[in-house]
Amino acid sequence: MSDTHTHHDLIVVGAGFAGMYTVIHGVRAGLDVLGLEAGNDVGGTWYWNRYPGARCDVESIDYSFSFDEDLQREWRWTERYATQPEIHRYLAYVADRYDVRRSFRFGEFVDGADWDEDTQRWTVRTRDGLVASARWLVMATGSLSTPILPDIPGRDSFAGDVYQTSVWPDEHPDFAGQRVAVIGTGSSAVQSIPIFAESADELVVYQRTANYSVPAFNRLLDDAEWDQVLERYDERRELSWNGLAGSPWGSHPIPFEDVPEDERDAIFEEAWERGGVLFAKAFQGLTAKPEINAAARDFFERKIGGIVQDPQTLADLTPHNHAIGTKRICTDSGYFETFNLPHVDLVNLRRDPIVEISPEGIRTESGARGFDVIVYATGFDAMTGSLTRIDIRGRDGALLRDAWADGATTYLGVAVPGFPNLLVLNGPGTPSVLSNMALTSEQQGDYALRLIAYSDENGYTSVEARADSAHAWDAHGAELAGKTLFGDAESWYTGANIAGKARGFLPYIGGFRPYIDRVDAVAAEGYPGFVLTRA
Ligand code: NA7
Repeated sequence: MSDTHTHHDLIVVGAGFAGMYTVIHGVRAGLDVLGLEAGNDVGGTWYWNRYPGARCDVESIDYSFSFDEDLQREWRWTERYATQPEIHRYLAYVADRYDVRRSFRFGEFVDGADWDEDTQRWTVRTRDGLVASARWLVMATGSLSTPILPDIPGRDSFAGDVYQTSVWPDEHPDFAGQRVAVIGTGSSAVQSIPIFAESADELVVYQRTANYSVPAFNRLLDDAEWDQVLERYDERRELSWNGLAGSPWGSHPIPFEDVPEDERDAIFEEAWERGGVLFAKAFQGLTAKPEINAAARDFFERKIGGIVQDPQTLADLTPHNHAIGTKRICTDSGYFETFNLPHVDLVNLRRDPIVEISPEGIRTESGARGFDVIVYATGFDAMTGSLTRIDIRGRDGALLRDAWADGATTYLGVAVPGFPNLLVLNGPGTPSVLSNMALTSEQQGDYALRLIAYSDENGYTSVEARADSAHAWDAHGAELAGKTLFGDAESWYTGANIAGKARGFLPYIGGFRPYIDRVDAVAAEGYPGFVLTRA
């Protein structure tokens, strides 16, 4: 499609959880909605990240829409942690059930959006020439959707096959008989490495930073367990909506200090067996208080000490550069065990940095190794990249990319000064990436639609965050983050994984429910902190 010029009430960019929710409910609210999506189907993150072993680290029964009781009961999850194909099937099912695809244009990568003060409208352009305008623009472009490749000399000279976990091909390549290198040890690598090891002849993992990973303890959900879930779904959802991270799990009720030292391990063990990221909830304050964190690290180190056999490999796999939980704890199935296999090797890049990639393979300071395949699991320009790579021009032609050059600024995480009628979902200043994205997407979509409805009902034509209110929101977020250990980690939460990116703690760390209460209070008071204008 090219040069189409259509006019709408609302344009939603992105067909992941947040975009789909907003389209479904925008249409229900009677708005003329156009959805634009770069992929060829719904799914967002779960459309692109098809690498072997890709799973969500939030339990399937929580990581799903809660807005429709019937939907919740008719979709039967098969595993505790759903795989990418199952989540994608779920979202495709949701798309069919609510006729979502009818509103979307797929295969349309949005590369520009301009605010026109005279018409009080956004004009949105795609790479393939589609042009459309709307009164409102909702960016549901995802938090981890702009993949990055490392800047390694000779990177593009490699003569073998190159893959990137975040843009994996439909047809899974067969690594049988291949010498495979993986660069990166974040969640994507931790999930895929054990699977690559099953078929590859030789697997070498290039690790820059050792990572904390806790077993998923994944299992099939049998009918008896499923019946129990259905019986108590309401209660589970209520806990999730009222919790700090959108899941029903909380921390141990007794503060760490009040638990006798010899009883603490039992509590860590319980949290460990809950699996994955939930380990960070063992005790309240685990990611804020150094003594609790140190105890959790010690427990973790004893655990992996019991798994990894080679002492040097164990030393290299032990995280030294950040407190546990300050980068999202990976959720694995057999990650550390994989390094006991004779054909799997680990290269610690802090001791032995990569010098170059050649047509044959990878050369580090200690020597060269030949490969047939290199897999990059090197992460994303998180939280801001999917917005700053688009030419979004607000009032007076100001670019969002420039406005955020010294750090992302938002009011309540949803609005940006100078960009009227632009609403960002799950962006900087929201708790989304620290929470259950399925529920935060509902909350964010809802918030945007309520603001639109309020504005329309009162005859306003533009709504814009005030600079001072955004400043106060940023400062509030920074103050909360400053009370934790998160700021010390070189993570994508702080922009540290991208050279030259402004540093600052991007998510809102005050918790899901407290965030909802704050932003709902603003709505209830008629949106102080925003400038509402009738043109
Ligand atoms: P992550 O978590 O950002 O992991 C990226 C990994 O790639 C991480 O281990 C990085 O090391 C590594 N990396 C990045 N650049 C390089 C270079 N130049 N050389 C070597 N290694 C490098 O992305 P994922 O896709 O795994 O997971 C993203 C999120 O998805 C995850 O947090 C979950 O929320 C779900 P570093 O640690 O920066 O030293």
